[in-house]
Order: sequence, then C-alpha cells, then structure tokens
Amino acid sequence: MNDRIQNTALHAKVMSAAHAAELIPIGAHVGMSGFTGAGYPKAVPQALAARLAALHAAGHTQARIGLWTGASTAPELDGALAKAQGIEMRLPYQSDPTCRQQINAGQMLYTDMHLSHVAQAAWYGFLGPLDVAVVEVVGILPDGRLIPSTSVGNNKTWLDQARQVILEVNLHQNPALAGMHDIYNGTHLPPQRQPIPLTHAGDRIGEPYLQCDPSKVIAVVITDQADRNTAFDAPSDVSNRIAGHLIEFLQHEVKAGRMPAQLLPLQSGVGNTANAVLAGLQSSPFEHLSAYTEVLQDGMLDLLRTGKLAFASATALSLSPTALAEFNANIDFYRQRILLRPQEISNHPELIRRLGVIAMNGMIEADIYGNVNSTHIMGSAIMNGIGGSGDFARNGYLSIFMSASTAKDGKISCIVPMVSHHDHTEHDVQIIVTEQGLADLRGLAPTQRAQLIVERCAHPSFRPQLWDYMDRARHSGAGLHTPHLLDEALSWHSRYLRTGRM
Ligand code: 0RQ
Repeated sequence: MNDRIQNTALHAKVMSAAHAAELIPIGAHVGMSGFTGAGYPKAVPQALAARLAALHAAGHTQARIGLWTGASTAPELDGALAKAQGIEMRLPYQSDPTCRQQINAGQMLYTDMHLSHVAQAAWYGFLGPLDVAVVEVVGILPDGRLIPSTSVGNNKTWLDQARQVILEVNLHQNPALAGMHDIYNGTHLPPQRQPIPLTHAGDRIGEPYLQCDPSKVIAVVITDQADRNTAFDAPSDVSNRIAGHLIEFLQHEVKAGRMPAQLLPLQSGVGNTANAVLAGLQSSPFEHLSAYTEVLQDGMLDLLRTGKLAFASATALSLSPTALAEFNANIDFYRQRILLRPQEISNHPELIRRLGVIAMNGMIEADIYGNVNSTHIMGSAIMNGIGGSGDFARNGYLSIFMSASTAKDGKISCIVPMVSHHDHTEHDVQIIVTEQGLADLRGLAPTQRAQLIVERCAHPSFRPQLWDYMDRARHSGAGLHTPHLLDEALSWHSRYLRTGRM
C-alpha cells in the first residue's frame, strides 16, 4: 500500500468499497472516471449499486444518482448501476445494453453530448454542482498528486469540480503507466481563454499527474482488477472493402498534393469497421503516420508496434485483453509513442482544426444529401451516443463516415431519403464510404451529392427506389435546391417498422 499511496495522510482514508459507497449522498451528481472499458472505478460503483438495490427493496424506489463519466464504461459501472435501477440521469455517452434498454424504456434520462463539451459545461456551471468524484488511479504521490490510469477522460475536471473525492487505487494497473499522461491545466473560462499551445500530436503541454486537493478526499479504496474492453471481431469482408476504398482514396489525396505522404493525424472511431481500417493501413504504403484521436484501439497499437504509426495521442487505451497484455509487456516502448490527455484536449475543436485531423467515424445511416445519423435507430431509440464523432467531424481536415450499405440482413438501407435523426449535417460530412464505394462530396451542391451517394454508396437492391424518390422529388414542384417529398421522406423507416423491410 505504501508504494501506491505515498501520501501518508491518506492512509487513514483507506476503507472498503461498501463503506466508501455509503458516503455518496442519494440523489448526488457523481462524476466517475472511465472512457470505454478503461480506467473506470471497479469496486465503488458495484457497492453503490448494491446499496441502491437494498434501498429499493426497502421501498425507497427513487434512490438514484446522476452519473457523469468520460464516455462509455463497463458492466461493473454502467451495467451494475443500471441493473440496480440506480441511475436517474446519465451523460455524456454510454454503450451499455441495460442502460440503453432503460433509456429507450423511458426509465433513465440521457443527455447525449459532444465529448469535448462536457468539461467546459461543468466549468460553466451548465450541469449543476458536482457532488462526488469517483476516480480510478494507479497511485498517489507524496504531495497528493495522482498517477492517472488507462484513461484520462474528464478526471481532471471531476477532481477540480467535485466537493468530495473517492479514489480507487487499482493495483492491477501497471505502475509504469506513470509518464504516459499529459494533463493540461491551462484552460480558463471566457473571456480569459488563451490559445492552447499544441501544434503537433506528440507535443507535451502539461504534466504527467492529476492534481487533487487531499483535503477533499473522503475515501481511498484499493482494488486489483483488470479493465474490461471487448475483443474485436476479425475484420469482415464488408469492413475490409470499406477499408480498401478509404485507403485508395487517401493515396489519391496524396497523389493530388492535398496531403503529405505521411498523411495528417488520424482519428478513428469505435467499432469493428474502424478497427478494420486501421488493420488495412498496416498493409498500405503509408509510413510515419500519426494519430490525434480519443481511443487507442488494437489496430493502432499494431501500427505503433510495426512503426507504421510514429505517435498516437488519445484519452483512453481501449485495448482488448490480448493487446493490453502486449502493451504492458512493452510499456517502455509505448511510453515513447503514446500520450493520454484529458478529453477536452484530445477532442478540442481548436486543436483538431489546427492539426488537420482526418476524422473517420462509423454511422447508422446517411441520407442522399449527406446528413448523418450516428445515434438513433429508426429516429427514436438511442444506440450509443454521438461521442466524439461531432468534435472531429466538424473540425477535421477531412470528415469521413462509414458503414455497411445495408443492415439487418439487407432489410434496411443505410442510405435513405432523409435520416431519421440528425447528428452530423451535410455541412460536416465530406466523404461517405460503404462496401459499395466512396462518395467524395467536397464542393458539391445537394443534388450532385445525392447523385454520387446513391451511385457509389447505396446497395444495388435499394438504388432503383432511391432514384425513383429523387426523380419524383425533382418533379414535384418542391424547391430544387434540396428536393424532398415531405410525405415520403421518412416513409422508409415507417415501412420498416410496419413490415420489417424498407
Ligand atoms: O445492431 O447490434 O443489434 O446487430 O446498429 O452496427 O454495423 O455493428 O456498426 O459497430 O460500426 O457501430 C454508429 C453505432 C456504428 C458507432 C455506430 C445496427 C446494426 C447493429 C451497430 P445489432 P454495426 P458499428 C469516437 C467516435 C457514435 C459514436 C462515435 C457509434 C448496430 O460507430 O456508436 O462515432 N458511433 N464515436 O444492425 C437500424 C440502420 C443500422 C442499424 C446499423 N441503418 N438502421 N439499425 N444498425 N445500421 C469514439 C467514442 O466516442 C468513444
């Protein structure tokens, strides 16, 4: 314990997770660490869930908390608290099946936010007071500063803003993570804000440790448990074809002189398709790549190992158990090549715009004009959330969205007349890729975009229906800038809900 908790005053605060969970007021806003299945607290949330479940069983059915995190977490946090019906309000991102079910059943409120907005919204006072922070760390230094864990997320803000702090010191996390973080403390509120002094993905602009006032720490809980990130599927034929189109496009951009040979810093979203694109880069001719992204997943670690990728800046290590073992075995190598930053820096619009990031994100559907829905199934049911996709898409040098051209065994077209929910408007979407092909929408007017998206990206079995819609919209007397048949624009979705096929 003395190794990991070097601040001796805090030894007196060491207690069980159950005792620490008792210190969290019912109804509190609780800011927890965690960004994907990395660096989230593992014991206190489960103990809190048990406490809330017991209260519910005793008739206190409104016993809940408001839960703020970096992004999604894992079953020990989101899953446990949701199963206990313990979350009244969740922000800013989740991907847990029980949370999703409760949100869609109207039992949990969910505020889906751009990940770069969360810290500043807390600082501005837009979210109300933060009562307690529960943050996993690797260790505590003699002066109370903290060695961050496998994700940084919003921890700096939670530690600054919370009235009280509970720390989970996870002995399972590698102490050699120390030095891999860059915590920037230079942000101020407007009108005092200054430019952020970062001009390359690898720049260090802060310090390796999180600051925390030891007098706010009400409990220290010792855990010894691994992160839980799911392993990726082997790339499918569809994702390989998407990756192929994308890499060919990037090569074309280099040839056309619009990008340097080593490209510009890459951002890659979550999921199997994004991982397949990274796998595709492994066999591409590109060298000396860099990444300015939010999650560092298996594909990126592979690229770092082989030297294709020279440096990666992120906010979380979203690694499968196998990749994590390899990372830990070679952590000195990776410490030279990875920096983990707070998410308001990893996703900062100013920095994404300055660095010229290539944003590559998944989508649920796009419409013929290039609007993108990343979050809602059939317009109403949340899938995960917008995450960082909007931070990167609006501000990137290139904004790329990708998905298979159909979903649910071909019954759904992912190219539709009008998206059933708008996350990224046509103004923020430059490139759409499906396994059918790639539509480069830069500089095109809406009707030109529609032509290209249907021709290149729609599945052949849905193209005649899309051409027919476009043709009738053009001759309907509707405005010819972005012609729509308003009575029909969302009929594909309602037909699917009625008949099981678009
Ligand atoms: O449903 O699980 O029931 O089979 O949606 O679809 O094809 O597995 O896609 O894993 O690449 O995720 C947009 C969700 C894509 C993801 C999204 C159904 C499909 C399946 C998932 P099942 P796939 P992926 C930075 C970036 C927002 C956050 C983000 C995402 C399920 O990329 O969450 O970008 N993005 N963050 O069957 C109905 C359609 C559908 C459909 C797919 N058109 N209609 N259902 N599905 N298309 C990272 C962070 O922020 C942390």
